[in-house]
Amino acid sequence: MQTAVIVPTLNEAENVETLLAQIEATGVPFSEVIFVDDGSHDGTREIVRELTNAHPVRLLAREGGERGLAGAIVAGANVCAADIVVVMDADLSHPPEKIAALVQPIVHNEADLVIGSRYIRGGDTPDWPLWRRVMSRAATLLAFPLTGVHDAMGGFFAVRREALLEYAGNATGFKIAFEMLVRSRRKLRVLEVPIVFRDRQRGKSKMSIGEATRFGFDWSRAVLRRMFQRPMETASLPARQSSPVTPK
Ligand SMILES: Nc1nc2c(ncn2[C@@H]2O[C@H](COP(=O)(O)OP(=O)(O)OP(=O)(O)O)[C@@H](O)[C@H]2O)c(=O)[nH]1
Ligand SMILES: [Mg+2]
Repeated sequence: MQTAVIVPTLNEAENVETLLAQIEATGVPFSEVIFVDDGSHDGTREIVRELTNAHPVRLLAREGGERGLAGAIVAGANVCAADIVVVMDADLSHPPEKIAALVQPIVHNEADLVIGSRYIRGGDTPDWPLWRRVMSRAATLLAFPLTGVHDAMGGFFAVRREALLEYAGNATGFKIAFEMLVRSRRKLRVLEVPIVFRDRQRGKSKMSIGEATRFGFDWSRAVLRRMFQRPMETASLPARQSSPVTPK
């Protein structure tokens, strides 16, 4: 089974080279690392283009109206041929040494989606001030009844490419794992693996009040849809596995 890594970028010039070195240092065999860039103007594209000369790297440069994190990830999944995709941020927040742990359960056909989780035992967000921990915790708690996972808000996960395209092919928001979990209505076998999430050291955050509000809107819509929809269809895949570690 082939694995590709998809990294969405928006002005991450200071981070892309280090990230690639860290991914390569894991020794995990991957077919390519696809950087999906949405109009960066800080030289990100030029650096990635340079990297393509000596590394299995591809630049997918989206133009004009094509914007948004979820759309960028889907675009990356659409251009690659790998069976498994690993999605991770460019800002060095996600620990590449956990890539193997995310991919292995899918290779062994034990899961369809493996999420890097900050909110199970062993996971943490040590750099965050209290207010940010509270906000993030609140969002994940709101998501729990809809998704059944402890960290549906994270952006570091491995997934069967087909499943990503089936359940998140039209996703538009910032939280693609959340959208995939809600839309799949628990048909996916999901595992969570603990990760320690580091705050970005370089470059600017793109998470905004607007995106947070948008999550509130997506959440409300998902709840309403769930309330008025038929009872859950019989799952076509084996029942979801419980998390490999006990939640905090
Ligand atoms: N292609 C693309 N990438 C994006 C877009 N918005 C954000 N990104 C990238 O998505 C990843 C996550 O964005 P961040 O700004 O780190 O968001 P965050 O992790 O919620 O916020 P911080 O914790 O403050 O870093 C980074 O690699 C960004 O460069 C977008 O519209 N298009
Ligand atoms: Mg970040």
